[in-house]
Amino acid sequence: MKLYKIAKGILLEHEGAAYIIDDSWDKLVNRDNLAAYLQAVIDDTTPLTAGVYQEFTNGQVLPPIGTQEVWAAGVTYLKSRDARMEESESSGGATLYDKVYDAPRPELFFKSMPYRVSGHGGEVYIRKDSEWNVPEPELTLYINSKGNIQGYTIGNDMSSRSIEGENALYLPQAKIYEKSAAIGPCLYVTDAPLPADSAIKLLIKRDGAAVYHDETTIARIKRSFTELAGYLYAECDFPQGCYLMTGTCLVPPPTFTLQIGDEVYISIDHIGTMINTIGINSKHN
Ligand code: DO4
Ligand code: MG
Repeated sequence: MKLYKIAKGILLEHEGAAYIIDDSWDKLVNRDNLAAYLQAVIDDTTPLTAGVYQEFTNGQVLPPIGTQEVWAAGVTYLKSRDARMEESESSGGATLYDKVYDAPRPELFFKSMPYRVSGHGGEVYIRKDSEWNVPEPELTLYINSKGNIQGYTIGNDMSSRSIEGENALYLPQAKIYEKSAAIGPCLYVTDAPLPADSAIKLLIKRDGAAVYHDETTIARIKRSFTELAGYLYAECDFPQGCYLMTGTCLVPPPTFTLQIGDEVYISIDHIGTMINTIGINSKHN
């Protein structure tokens, strides 16, 4: 089941039919057994006709988020560990990544307030003071206030490799700025864990042509999703639940940096594809 946030409310899509849900995002998603609740809504609701459906969405979706914070896990895949060890070699920080990959405690960091988050079809920004920038395609969990995973979405943890590589203590500046996070296009709700062989793909286009593409599966993650959620909720309360990006599994080669106008396509099996265009904060233009 897929939940879309649209300008006119919330749209639930399941087996080719669509339903409008009259509720607030926070109230709707923050429950145990969300999948069972949505199934009951379907059983009780008349689906939209195709024309009405088109009229409701107008082809546009908002980020599937209410008032939740967005957090992120790091160095959860070997690919991320290795790329970061390389980029931080001259700063002497390489060993930090090695250690955190193997440590019992994961790297978790605050990523975004909801008002800084972009959605499918929107822009994500690169920083003016950063010369080396990449998208980070990440399976993103929606965890309810009790700490239970209720759904999955696609995340982009935009990152400045030059700023993080200069000094690991600059991580918040490398990671947190306007439109440095995107989630979308929907929240995929299921009562079963996402299959481990689910593919995650990254495609970057420049002037319509592919300049990078690669894919892997979420099975390559070092830690379980419940382990990441457990550490995040250990000493923090999230009254409306929380989104947790689970770390990047794909890193473009060191010669690659994003340019304004690039299009970033991130696809995850069962969820869909999120497309974002690279921009820059207009106050710098
Ligand atoms: O250690 C810095 C951030 C790591 C990260 O964002 C990732 O592995 O996805
Ligand atoms: Mg990341």
